Amino acid sequence: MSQQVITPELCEWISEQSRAGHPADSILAAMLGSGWNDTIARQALARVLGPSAAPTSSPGSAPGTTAGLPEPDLSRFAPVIDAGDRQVQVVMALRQPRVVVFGNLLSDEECDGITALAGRRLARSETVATGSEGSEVNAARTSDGMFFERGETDLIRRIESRIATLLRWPLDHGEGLQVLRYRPGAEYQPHYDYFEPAHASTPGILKRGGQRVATLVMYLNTPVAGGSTIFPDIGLDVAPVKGNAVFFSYDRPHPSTQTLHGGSPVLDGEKWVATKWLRQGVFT
Ligand code: PD2
Ligand code: ZN
Repeated sequence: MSQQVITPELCEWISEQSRAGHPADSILAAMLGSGWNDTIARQALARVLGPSAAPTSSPGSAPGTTAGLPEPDLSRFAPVIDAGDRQVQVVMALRQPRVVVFGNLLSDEECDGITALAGRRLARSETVATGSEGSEVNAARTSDGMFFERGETDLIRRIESRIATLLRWPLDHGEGLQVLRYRPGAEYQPHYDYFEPAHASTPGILKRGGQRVATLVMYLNTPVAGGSTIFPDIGLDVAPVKGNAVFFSYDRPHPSTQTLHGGSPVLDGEKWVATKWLRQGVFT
């Protein structure tokens, strides 16, 4: 097959296979066997079955990893989700790619508490280097940042536990919270959050919990202007509003997930965010 397109007929066929009881892995295997491109086949499965039902890896996941993807319970599309100790609003949800905007995830006091703790420890942000020597300062990210240890304080623990309940993903599969502060003019140019398979540093990084499979960016304040989180592939801009958050998941480390995203320049005021990255397995 040359130009492959996800047609309504293909979607109907996938739907029929699923109704007949065939698991997503078997449907994928059948599609690959009849010449479908792996990326297109997975996109079609995710579109019809939803991102959490689609196969996460080919074939057989690594030992110690959790199947599926982090995913809030949107089955009844209730306007609020009980996240254990807080009622979290669902402001918007997109199925493909999976992007959900939450309201009221954090209280004002929690936001202020994190920024106060983090503010003392800010250093020029670092991102993953393309070599094998750890981190390096990256011009694509002009914010300042720091990492908390997982469970470092009571406040951090409470928020991490709320996130685990909300996204139905084990707490120990999460990295420590990262806090970023953007001053006017600072931005985070579009990127993917998964670890690039071709980078020399990636095999070492993957030993500590496997790939990242989802991101939750929590807004700790409301900038005066600018600073939206942008998703260029899908034309989505999420406004940074204190206490709100944007969640997105990606079932493979590939641009076909359409999870390219960035932080647009802050035009006035500061922007503070806390990011939680979720891994396939236990993050050590
Ligand atoms: O601050 C943001 O909006 C943003 C944008 C893109 C944060 C991240 N990525 C991140 O923390 O990965
Ligand atoms: Zn990011």
